[in-house]
Amino acid sequence: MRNRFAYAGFGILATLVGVATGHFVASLLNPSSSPVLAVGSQVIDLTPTPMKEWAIRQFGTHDKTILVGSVFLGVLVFAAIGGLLARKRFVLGAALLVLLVAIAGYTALSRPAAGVQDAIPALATAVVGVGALWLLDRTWRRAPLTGSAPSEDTHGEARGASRRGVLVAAGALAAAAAVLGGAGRWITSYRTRPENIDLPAAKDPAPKLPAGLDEKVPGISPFRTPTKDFYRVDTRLTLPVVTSQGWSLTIDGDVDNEVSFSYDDLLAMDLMERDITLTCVSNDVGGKYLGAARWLGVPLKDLLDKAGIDSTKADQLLSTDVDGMTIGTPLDVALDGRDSMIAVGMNGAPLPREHGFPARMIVPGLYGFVSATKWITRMTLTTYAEQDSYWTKKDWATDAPIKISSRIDTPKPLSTIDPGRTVIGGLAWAQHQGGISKVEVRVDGGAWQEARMGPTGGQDYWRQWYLPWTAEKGQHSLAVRAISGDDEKQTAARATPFPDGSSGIQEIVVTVA
Ligand SMILES: Nc1nc2c(c(=O)[nH]1)N[C@H]1C(S)=C(S)[C@@H](COP(=O)(O)O)O[C@H]1N2
Ligand SMILES: [Mo]
Repeated sequence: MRNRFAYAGFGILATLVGVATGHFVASLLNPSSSPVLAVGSQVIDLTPTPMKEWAIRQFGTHDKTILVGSVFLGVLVFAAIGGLLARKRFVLGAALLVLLVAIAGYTALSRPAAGVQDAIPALATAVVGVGALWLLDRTWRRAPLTGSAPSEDTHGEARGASRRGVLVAAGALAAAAAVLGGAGRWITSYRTRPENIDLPAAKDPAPKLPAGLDEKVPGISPFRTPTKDFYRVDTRLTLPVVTSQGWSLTIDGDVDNEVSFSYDDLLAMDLMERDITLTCVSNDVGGKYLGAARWLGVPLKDLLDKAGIDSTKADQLLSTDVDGMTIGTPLDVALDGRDSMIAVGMNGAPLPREHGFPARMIVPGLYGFVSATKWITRMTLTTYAEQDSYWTKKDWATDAPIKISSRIDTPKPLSTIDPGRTVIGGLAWAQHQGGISKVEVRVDGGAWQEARMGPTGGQDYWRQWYLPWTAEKGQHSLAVRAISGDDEKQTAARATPFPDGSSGIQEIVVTVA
């Protein structure tokens, strides 16, 4: 029995050392080729959309930690089985480990921008994992430990020594796993540390953003989202390793001449600065997947003009990120005069890695999944008939304007507040539809009351609002709806985020006591 436990443990330990080695080797080559991350990314890509939606709803931004954790646990179960097999026949156990690693290697190689070198971490994992299993097996077999304590017979000393041998080997392997895994993490974070870059000033600056209701309405979202609090949504498990000097942006496809821009080329062009609110299509009514920032970038039109698209037959601007992930943007929308840009700056600093360093696309009024390509490296003029992008392959919409919506920030849903004078406050947005002209609040199903509006940051920016309220003891329901500058009223008709964004009205319940 103990024997079995020991071997299950051997399988797990050998796998841990192997995976840590793979992680370490990947940190030197390409962090996303690390076995567990490669499998995790594959799982993300293969997960059916409704399940992904469910996971985002259940786990929020922790969805990836949970995903990697589950992949890891799954691997450990197989590792334990491998260990048990190795107890009977070493080759069988080793074969199972190799099979596991082969799957990881295969997934690493099948990533869009993968090269043969992306198989190296998996190879290292296999060699070290099998080697560790072999070492543990051999140390154990030298003197099988069946008793619970070293017996006092003539072999006692030898058995004691061997037990120590197993413990020493296991301890050394566990330490090696911790060191390699830790080193891998550190190297990856070192290679993705921020670069020191001074961005030029905008030729076409944005007007100063008004103060907003931040001070006046406690609990309301700030008028400009601090970069560190800006929501993040992407398919990645690690940040791409890319330097400003090793990066370029190519425009190809149906153009007069293919052109490429270096990072310095972009900074040398006329930059514009705009306040724009970004929104994720996965945002539920009342959700947190949106943020407002000041973006600095090159107008998209200026870049496309250099490639020449006057006679293009393209209807899609297909952008590709440094790892081959694609996003399709309707070309006519992007070029209809709105402030579409390739951004290099966010809130007065270079784009952070999380938000697309060195450059990303921003198109006001479109959900991020059809416009906001981070780590962009290529824009291809093509047609929807010819080429699918990452999400349209999963049946998400191709053209996805942001739907007018609003959210209550304060009081918090299901919270308990003191009776008396208070304020209901929050945000509303209708990017590129005239912004927000009016917000209405309904208390306990009564009449819609007009809220007081915060200042405007332009039609591509969200707007804060508040309504003073005298809260009486008991349970109350609060609802909000917005009206756009184009005079469109937020609909009460419920829609899920899939395939082109949620709709409906947020209604929350609070207790006054
Ligand atoms: N390369 C890349 N760009 C991407 C994505 C992605 O998965 N990969 N996600 C998109 C989605 S769905 C959204 S909502 C925005 C989010 O941008 P943020 O993370 O900076 O808030 O980025 C978009 N750009
Ligand atoms: Mo998104």
